[in-house]
Amino acid sequence: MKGKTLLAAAAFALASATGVSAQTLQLNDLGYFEARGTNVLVYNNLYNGGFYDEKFAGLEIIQRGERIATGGGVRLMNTPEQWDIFGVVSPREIDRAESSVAVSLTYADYDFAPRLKVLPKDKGVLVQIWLDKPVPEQLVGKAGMNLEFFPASYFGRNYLVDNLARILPKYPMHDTEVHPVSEKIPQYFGESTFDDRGRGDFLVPLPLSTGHRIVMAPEDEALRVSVTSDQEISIYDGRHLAQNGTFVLRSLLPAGRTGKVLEWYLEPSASEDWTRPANIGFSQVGYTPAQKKVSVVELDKNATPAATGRILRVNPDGTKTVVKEVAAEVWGEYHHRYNYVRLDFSDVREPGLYCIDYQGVVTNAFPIDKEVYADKWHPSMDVSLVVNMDHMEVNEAYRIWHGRANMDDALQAPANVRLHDGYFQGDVTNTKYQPLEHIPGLAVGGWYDAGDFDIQANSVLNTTEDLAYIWRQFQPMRDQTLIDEKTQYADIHVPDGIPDNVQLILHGTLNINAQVENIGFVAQVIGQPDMHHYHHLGDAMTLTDGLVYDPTLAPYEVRGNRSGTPDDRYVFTSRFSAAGVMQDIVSLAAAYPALKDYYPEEAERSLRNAEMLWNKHFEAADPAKSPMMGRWMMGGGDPRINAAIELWLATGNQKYKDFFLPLVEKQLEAKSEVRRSNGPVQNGMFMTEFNGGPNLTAALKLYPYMDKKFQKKVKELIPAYVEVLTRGGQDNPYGVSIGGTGWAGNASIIVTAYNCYKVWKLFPDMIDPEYVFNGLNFVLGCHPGSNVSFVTSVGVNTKKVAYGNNRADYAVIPGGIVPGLLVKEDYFENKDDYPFHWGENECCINTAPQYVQLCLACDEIARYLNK
Ligand SMILES: [Ca+2]
Ligand SMILES: [Ca+2]
Ligand SMILES: [Ca+2]
Repeated sequence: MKGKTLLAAAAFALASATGVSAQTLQLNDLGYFEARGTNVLVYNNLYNGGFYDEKFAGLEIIQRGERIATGGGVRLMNTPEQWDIFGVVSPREIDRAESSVAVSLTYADYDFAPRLKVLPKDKGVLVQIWLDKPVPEQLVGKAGMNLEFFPASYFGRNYLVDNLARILPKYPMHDTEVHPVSEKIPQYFGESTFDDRGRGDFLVPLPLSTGHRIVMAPEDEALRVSVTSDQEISIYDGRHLAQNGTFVLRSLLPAGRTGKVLEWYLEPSASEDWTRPANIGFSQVGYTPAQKKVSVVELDKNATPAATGRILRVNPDGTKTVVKEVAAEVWGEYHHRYNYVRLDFSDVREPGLYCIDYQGVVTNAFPIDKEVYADKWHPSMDVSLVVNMDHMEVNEAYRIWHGRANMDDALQAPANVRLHDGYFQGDVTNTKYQPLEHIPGLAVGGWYDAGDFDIQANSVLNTTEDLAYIWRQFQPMRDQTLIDEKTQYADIHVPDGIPDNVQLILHGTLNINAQVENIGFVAQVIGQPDMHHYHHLGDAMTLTDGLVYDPTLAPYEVRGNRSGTPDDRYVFTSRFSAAGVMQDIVSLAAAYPALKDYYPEEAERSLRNAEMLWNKHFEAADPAKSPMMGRWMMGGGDPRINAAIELWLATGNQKYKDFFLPLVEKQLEAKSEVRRSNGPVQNGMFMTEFNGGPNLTAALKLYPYMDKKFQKKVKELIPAYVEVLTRGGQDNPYGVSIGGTGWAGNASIIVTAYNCYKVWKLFPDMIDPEYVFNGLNFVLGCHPGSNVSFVTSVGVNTKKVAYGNNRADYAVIPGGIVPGLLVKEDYFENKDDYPFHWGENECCINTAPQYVQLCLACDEIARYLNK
């Protein structure tokens, strides 16, 4: 032993002396293996919980700046799905002396805790599995070392298995088997993603190839990864089971052995001279002449920043003219991985087409023009908010996006059922309905909340509310959509004489009123009854048979308008709270002024229901008596304040003002209090407003209607409020608060920028309107990772894929806003070839009106500045 240690020490000394290590990959300060152009991470990223396997945990490979492999570890199936179980990960053990990282992965139900250890060797790493006890009998032939590769990264590439050459398929085209379900390792909560029509089967993908050495994309230096082992390695295609599946390399653990039972030599592709090209961030919609224009450039840490960049104007004949040489302002390192410089070209104001040229990279062209913000909200209002309408047939020119869906809505959820989006029905229903009883009247209005097909309370309420605020603030008269609620038909790009903003508000109140009248309140969710329906991809109309479920009929039997197939959605009603009902009131009352000229009956109905709910639940909604939910959980205030304000604005009734005024005045007197939401909140809603400063949400809304004394008090608080709104951007070169480890932060950035507009609108001398532009610029391309626009179909270089309900087609629904950049370890990611990361790419419907508001605000400011 001693001799070996000495030898190793001598080798280390030699390596140090010559500056060359025996191994290519070095264990760095963040505890992952690093070489130029490649990184191997070992559980630096963990399963978040909540949504199970998000394909962002385990042994992972980042190569040439892109995360190409994930999910490395001991798994129990060939191609794990989202809901398949994974081992509980121990804290990482980092041994600096031998440069190793190890974790144990415990499957407590099987008394199985394999240990995964990774250490550098030659140009790669050894991946070892160690066992104290042999693989349990139940898991023999199931437990294996897996490593997953993102298919879209490898489209158009090949692989070698031993000496055989194969194409990595663009589309799953290999073979599967069905096995009896008794052999299946149960998923979390016993879920089943597979509709076996009662046959008792489950699906097992078979290997594409098997050998002792598999090389992924040997022809492409950026993607090449080689795995070699004494044991057999197979490659599988998980997309046979699930569209978000991956290519999986897998070796089964041998039976009856302990100690080191498996070893892979994994060799990624390093490159001594690789430098990531500069990522030049800028707004992909361009700039209005009078605004600030600051490009933020993200640079490889091995790159020496150039002293200057150039702004090029593109001439009609295609030639480019240098209009400005810009000194690069070095900002420095942010978040460990990259360095940043800023290029300020604000004084380029001449309308025209421009590019930015820095460090050998020339960007795509973009306009400088007075009108850049005028139409950038159209796809959200015209398409995203229309295509996501539930209970409608949605047409666009020759295409039907989906038929009239969920016309069988909905059944009272039975007790103690959980839904796959974080919802649970407890043992109290809070309604007059029996479990599985059809609740009438619900097949109207509402939106799919995001990439699935449920109606969530937060989504339908907040979307309606924000659409109402758009009308209050901007009254956009745009009419480019035919929306016929009688025949439940919408036609995109077809004017029908009524402003679309108003019709969208109507689409929200129709659903909210139906829920209030038939259930008593807006249910937390109207969602699919089982996993097979929940993961539906395709036309929403094919999700259910449209016929009301009748338990006296056999499955698939149809009689009249009833069917024995239990596909109707469930109404989850157990999390009722009087405090939550206050949000129902806000949305209905806020909608009233917008609806009253166009749809007077629906306007009256909305106000009637809002006042009914107030009278019925006011007492119980006292925060001292009612559990806090939804927005108020984040804001921490009395949920009745906003309800009373909206009722007062809608009715002028003094009793509402008498209620809210002392409470709002008390908010203005309150000492600032730090309230911070750290985790992802449902659908990317983050608490951003009262982060240790005054809460002026209510006060700013009321400001125009209040007396001088009230206005003076609010004005005094504005500097502290502005400080809170702008503080989050001070730690990075982009000037916005970049958040999001589980769900990315675009929604929060949009809301914060719009709050800056609200201040500017009332106190134009007290805030720099550039803060409003800055949030939008970030979302539209001036951000880390890439410079793609995070709003689908908006901007020159815009998202190619998103997690809408057409994600299986690697497509987008135009006008959706993706969550954006996940921040993991030292890495920012928003994949633009793999649409299936919800935290990066799922377009939540309630972000659409927030984005529309911000665009309209920017357009207003642009017109003011350009005057
Ligand atoms: Ca959902
Ligand atoms: Ca219209
Ligand atoms: Ca049905």
